[in-house]
Amino acid sequence: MIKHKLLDLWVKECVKLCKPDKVVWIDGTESMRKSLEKQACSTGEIVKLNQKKMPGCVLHRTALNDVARTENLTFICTPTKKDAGPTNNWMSPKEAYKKGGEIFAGSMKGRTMYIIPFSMGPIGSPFSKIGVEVTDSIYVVLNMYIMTRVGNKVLKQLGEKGKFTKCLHGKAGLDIKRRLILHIPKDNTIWSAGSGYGGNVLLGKKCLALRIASYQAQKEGWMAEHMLILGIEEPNGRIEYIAAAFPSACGKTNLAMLIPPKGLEKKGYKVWTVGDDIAWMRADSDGKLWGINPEWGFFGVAPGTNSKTNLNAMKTVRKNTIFTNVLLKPDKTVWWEDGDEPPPKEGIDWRGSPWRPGMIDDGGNILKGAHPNSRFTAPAMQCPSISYRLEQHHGVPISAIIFGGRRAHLAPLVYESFSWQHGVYVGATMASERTAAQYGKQGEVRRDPMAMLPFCGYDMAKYFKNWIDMGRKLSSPPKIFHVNWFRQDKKGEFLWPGYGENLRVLEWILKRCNNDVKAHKTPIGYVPYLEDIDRTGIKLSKDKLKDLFLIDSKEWSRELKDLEKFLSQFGNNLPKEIKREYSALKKRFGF
Ligand code: GTP
Ligand code: SPV
Ligand code: MN
Repeated sequence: MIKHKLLDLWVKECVKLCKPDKVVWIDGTESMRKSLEKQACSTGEIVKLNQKKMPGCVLHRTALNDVARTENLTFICTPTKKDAGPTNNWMSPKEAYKKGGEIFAGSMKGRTMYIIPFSMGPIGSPFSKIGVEVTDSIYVVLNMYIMTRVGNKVLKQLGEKGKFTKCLHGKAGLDIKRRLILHIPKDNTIWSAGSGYGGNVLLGKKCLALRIASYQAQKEGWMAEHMLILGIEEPNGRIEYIAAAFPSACGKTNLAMLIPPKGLEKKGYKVWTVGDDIAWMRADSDGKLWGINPEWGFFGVAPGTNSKTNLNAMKTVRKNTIFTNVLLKPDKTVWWEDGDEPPPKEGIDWRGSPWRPGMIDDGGNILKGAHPNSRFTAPAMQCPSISYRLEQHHGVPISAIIFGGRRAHLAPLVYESFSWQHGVYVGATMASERTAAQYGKQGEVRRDPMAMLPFCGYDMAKYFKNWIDMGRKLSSPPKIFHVNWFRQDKKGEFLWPGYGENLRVLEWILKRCNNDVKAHKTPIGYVPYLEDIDRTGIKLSKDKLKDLFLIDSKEWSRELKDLEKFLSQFGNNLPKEIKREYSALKKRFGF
């Protein structure tokens, strides 16, 4: 018996619309999880992996046309188009329910409907939000078990009258022409139809924790951000926390799980992972910005993950992990490009076809064994560097905020903004080259303010205002920085070694936060004196280092022209503070 009348009513509506054969409430128990896993194995929806080598691990392959988020099919359904702002796809709520309703109608005939009560954030924390996802996918249920806190304990917390986000997902025909990811913020509702891929269907993640939550955050005066949170502990036991926003597949998981590099070992730092993708942050009574990671697991990019780049992630995925779209080896273990092992002689690729290294497609391109956006879903608690603060109701105080992206040119390795307001401008004008995490032309530079372009649930100009306002609520706001691990030399090679070595930059950032080091003032912000970046143990010539910090005024002049176009789309809604920062930057350059 469901005591929550509105929940009961809503589930009945979903049943009436989708017409499943059976309805199952997810109770959160291990026995229920196991029996669903067994069922999905028997139908081939998932493949059980080698249980000796990879206990508790399974593999899933999505449909071929369903391997990344489909931003063009993702809509913010506010009453008017203006409310959604110029950067979002918009549909009226009426049309959304009509179009979505047509896809959902009868779509679960012959299937089971699973009801998953879940909590984003620790159950019972005043900062947490509850959602209920209705889905016809066992894959989704198994992922939600890892990514969120699920089951009866959440229902209990919800009580008879608690608020929850209504999240309806249906695979329908997995047809890209009948695929829609719809958000109706006013109704606290998400409808996702026709997909089986992570970000489109694990509705607690991008849909609730970013799009719906950002809308609620603006109304309630907090922030929902596409950010990792990590803690850096010094030998004296002091831990300082940093939040960082990079666009999809630009290094959040890697940075969040950073292992101090050899050269810095003697300094005795320890890095703690609080979250790798999403941060909810608010001003606390101490005048500082505090953040929680609302998730409970990691949905990380597999290719490129190996013991050198991210040992903690490799250790995290040894057991109880769901792999999606990686290569299956004959011994029922998995493989991906730029992982730990050389390619196997043969295997089954992410498409489910026999694969050998060096195979080429009709266009003459090398066929990858794992999809570039193949992923692992793993419990956060299995990460060796997981912070005990993940379960703290208050989260952690944030000392620094970092924005960053993939820029082959232009942006130096690191710079510091002059103020909170300038920092908001730096975030708002971020750009990055497109990756495999979303459909679209790879490598193309696109503006991605605060890495939130695909995830802001309302008018982005108002979102900038929410950032400006937050600064006014904080008596000691975090300092705001910009980093670029991806700057290239003339040959197209990365200038900076990246990964664990990024700690060298974080070290400078924290020193700046504590006023321990001076910096060099440039038109774009404060830049380190070269000798202040500790280079013990890495080979990086002075020339390369100079190139990393080069500020080319011709490039910046082009950037500012390009920006003008981008900013002008917001019209009068663009906060005057952003306009002022734009003019001030131009003036500092003398343009
Ligand atoms: P989402 O889960 O899509 O939000 O991605 P993410 O931001 O967590 O990105 P992730 O850490 O998974 O990194 C994506 C890719 O960037 C991987 O292929 C990494 O190998 C690569 N990468 C991460 N950090 C660095 C770095 O410091 N330098 C370089 N060159 N590459 C990096
Ligand atoms: C991203 O694309 O930013 C991800 C993966 O973190 S997804 O959940 O698919 O959005
Ligand atoms: Mn992400």
